[in-house]
Amino acid sequence: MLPYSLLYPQTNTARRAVKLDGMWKFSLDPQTQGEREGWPQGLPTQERIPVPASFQDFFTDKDTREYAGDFWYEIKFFLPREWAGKRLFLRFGSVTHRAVVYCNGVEVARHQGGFLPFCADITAAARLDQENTLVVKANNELTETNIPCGRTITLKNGKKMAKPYFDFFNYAGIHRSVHLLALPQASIQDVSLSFALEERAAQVRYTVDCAPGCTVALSLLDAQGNLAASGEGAEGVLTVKEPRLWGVRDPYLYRLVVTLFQGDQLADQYTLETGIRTVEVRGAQILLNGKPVYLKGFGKHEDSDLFGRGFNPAALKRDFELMKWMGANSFRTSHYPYAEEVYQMADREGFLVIDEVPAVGMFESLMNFFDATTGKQSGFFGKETTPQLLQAHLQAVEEMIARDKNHPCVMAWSLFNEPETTNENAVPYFEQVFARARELDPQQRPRTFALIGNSTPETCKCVQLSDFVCLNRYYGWYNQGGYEISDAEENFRKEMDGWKARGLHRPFVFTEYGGDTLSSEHKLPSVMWSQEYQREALEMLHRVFDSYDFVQGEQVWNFADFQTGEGIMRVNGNKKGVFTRQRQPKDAAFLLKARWESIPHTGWEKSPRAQQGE
Ligand code: GCB
Repeated sequence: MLPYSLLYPQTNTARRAVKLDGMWKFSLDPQTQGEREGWPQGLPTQERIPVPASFQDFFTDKDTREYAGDFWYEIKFFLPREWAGKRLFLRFGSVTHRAVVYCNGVEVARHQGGFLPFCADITAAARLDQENTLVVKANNELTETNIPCGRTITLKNGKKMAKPYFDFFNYAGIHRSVHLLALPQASIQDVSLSFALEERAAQVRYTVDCAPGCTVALSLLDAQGNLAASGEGAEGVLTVKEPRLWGVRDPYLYRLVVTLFQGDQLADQYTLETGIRTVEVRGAQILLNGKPVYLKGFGKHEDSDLFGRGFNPAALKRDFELMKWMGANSFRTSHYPYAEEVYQMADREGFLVIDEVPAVGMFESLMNFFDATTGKQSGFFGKETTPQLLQAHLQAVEEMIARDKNHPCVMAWSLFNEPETTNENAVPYFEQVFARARELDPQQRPRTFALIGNSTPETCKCVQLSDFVCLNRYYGWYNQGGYEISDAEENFRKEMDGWKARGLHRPFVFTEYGGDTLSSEHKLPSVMWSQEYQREALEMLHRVFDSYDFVQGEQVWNFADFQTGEGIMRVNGNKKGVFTRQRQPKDAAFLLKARWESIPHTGWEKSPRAQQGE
């Protein structure tokens, strides 16, 4: 059970939420002198940077961009005296990867994990009717005991450097909004919903976690604000007659207003946007509201010019417009839970989201995406430090599900990206993570993880835990790229035949496939890295997808080019984007658009012709 509520901030009759975003003081701390020098009271600098954003892409020197260690932020805020008697919190959407929070010099919170929210209770430390000082000490070092996994090395010149076991730049900072919250003494901590559909009605099962001794009233309002159902009590079922369901690319949202009373006094209120829908896996199909859905879309990143991994509402808007233009219906939040505003947008636009916990880099290699193709094995989960890693992983699963469980867009939990699964020691670790997700989710959504290339039908010891199977495959790129692509196709078909023979009888979704492509390169006949080759490789891969009826989705890697560390495998970043980092299309976008527009958002039955691979 989390020590604080993760409900998204809201201002209403009982609550106040004020954003503290803006220009914050900022200082690196390479000598780790902050505490000694009294920085928790305030920073001795005039440097300021924007919040939310990654700190790395503003400055012109490489030492700052590559910095690994502690770094500090400060902002002043004023607390109105009208808030006397309220419980006061600071809520951080995310601080990457760990944070210590000080209010007026007093430590008020510590959090590890860079992609999920946490709160600091400042009721005792804060001063009403005065200016207060908020200081955050953050740290971006990578370890094998936190997720995402990696190492931090020290160069001969004494400077530290991140060595991620993953393929995205180790951006860090206060990446999402910071809110100042004033909540009533008796408040709503959490709301959980689940749905059951009947012939002409829906049952909305709810539980409200709230202060003891209070009474709860609920009203469910339709999109016009008319009352669709109402109820009383902290637990119960609302019956909605003739409900409008939330559908893929056809969303419909209700608003659930939860009101808490102490006697006849209104104590607290919280309004949740929600969609009525069910998700389940039956046989080799993924069903939304009982109808099969074929996933079309992307693996993405939170990544854009200047902001880095910081929440960027302009990129959010553009990305959804592009995904709609493409005929997509889904995406995976590779490789970490995204900002809450992303899920709100997906709810409103009707996109399905595979929500991924930041468990990436669980394959000990600096180039795991490449090494996996060589059959390298690492026995990652058999280390002395594994129990500590598991704790961090379970904590992130808990925070992610607590935060995202009520979003209609969230159709599944992805509990790992490309872990090492060929060693027996992975099994107990996986079982605990999968069990925790099931226990915490009131909707019992499907659970899955993305399989790396060496997790094959013959070698993978964990795939049976997945409710549907997600494959990341790079045939035609890391495996037999270029003129060898015909062999790639043959090997790919062989692997798929192997999966069929393993008899898992469940849906398969490609959560990664594609190849690097420079938007500047054209060549006829094609060569790898040219736009022509990207199209050819996608055509080959799609041909294979269409040959197997248990393939129930394709999410190309990646939506857009994104920043990685420097190295011989990457040309200033990963260029597998269908769009450039500036969100303009490469040629492949038109190919995917034509294909996806020909596949309906729901109800697609793959044709028998395609199933036979003719
Ligand atoms: C993968 C990883 C992803 C990489 C991708 C690539 O398998 O999951 O993080 O970016 O391959 O492009 O190599």
